[in-house]
Amino acid sequence: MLDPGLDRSLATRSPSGDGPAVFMVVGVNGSGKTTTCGKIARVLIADGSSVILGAADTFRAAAADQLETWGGRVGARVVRRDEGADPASVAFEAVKTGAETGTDVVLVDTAGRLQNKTGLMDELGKVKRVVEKQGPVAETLLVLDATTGQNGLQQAKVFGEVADITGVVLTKLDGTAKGGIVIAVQRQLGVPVKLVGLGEGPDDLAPFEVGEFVDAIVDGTED
Ligand SMILES: Nc1nc2c(ncn2[C@@H]2O[C@H](COP(=O)(O)OP(=O)(O)OP(=O)(O)O)[C@@H](O)[C@H]2O)c(=O)[nH]1
Ligand SMILES: [Mg+2]
Repeated sequence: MLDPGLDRSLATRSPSGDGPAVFMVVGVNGSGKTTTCGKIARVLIADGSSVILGAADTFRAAAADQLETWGGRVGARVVRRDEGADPASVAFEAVKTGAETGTDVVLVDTAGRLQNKTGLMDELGKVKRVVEKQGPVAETLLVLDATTGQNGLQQAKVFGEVADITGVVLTKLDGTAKGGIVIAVQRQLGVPVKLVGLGEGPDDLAPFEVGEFVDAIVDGTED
C-alpha cells in the first residue's frame, strides 16, 4: 500500500537544467514548515550544496526571524523583506538572488494557511506562478503534522489542487503519532512521503523508510 518502489529522493537540480532548484514548502499553520526548511538546508549543505532560504511568510515579522535563526544555525543565506510585503515578490527575489549567485537550491518557506481559507490558498497559487516566471519549481513539499490524523487527507486534497505537490514531509513522528494517515495521503496525492521529522533540532530529519515505518506500526499494534 505504501508503494516501496516510489522515488523518494529530492530533486536538487532545476527541472529546466538552468538556475537553482526551487523548493516550495507548504502546509497548514504550525505543521513544521519553517523547521523543515532549516533541516532540509542542513542536509543539502552537508552534501556540499549551497542554499538560500526565502522568507515568503510575511504575515509576522517573527516568521522571518525564525527562518533567519535557522539560516544562521545551518549556514544558509536568508532573503527576507519587511512584514506585510507581498509573499510572491519575496519568493521571486529569493529565486532571483539564487540564480544570480549560482546557488544550488532555494527553499521558499511559506505562511501557514488553513486549507478552507480560499483567499490564502489563492495566494499560494500566486506565489507559485510568480516563482515559475523564472523557471519550473523542482519540489513542492507538503508538510503534514503526523498528529493531525484524518484532517491530513483534506489538507492533501486542497493543497494538491492549488500547488501540484511533489512530495510529503511527515513531521512530529517522534511523538505518539503513528502517522498511519500517510497511506491515504500518498494515495490521494499520488506522490510519495519523502521525509519524516523526528524532533525540533537541525538533524531531526530522516528519509522515509517504508520498512521501518511499517515495523513501527506493527510494533505499536502489538503493545
Ligand atoms: N517534536 C517535533 N516538533 C517539531 C517537528 N517539526 C516541527 N516541530 C515543532 O513544531 C512547532 C511548529 O514548527 P514550525 O516550523 O514553526 O511550523 P510552521 O509550519 O512553520 O508554522 P507556521 O509558520 O506558524 O505556520 C515548533 O515548535 C517546532 O519546533 C518534529 O518533527 N518533531
Ligand atoms: Mg513557519
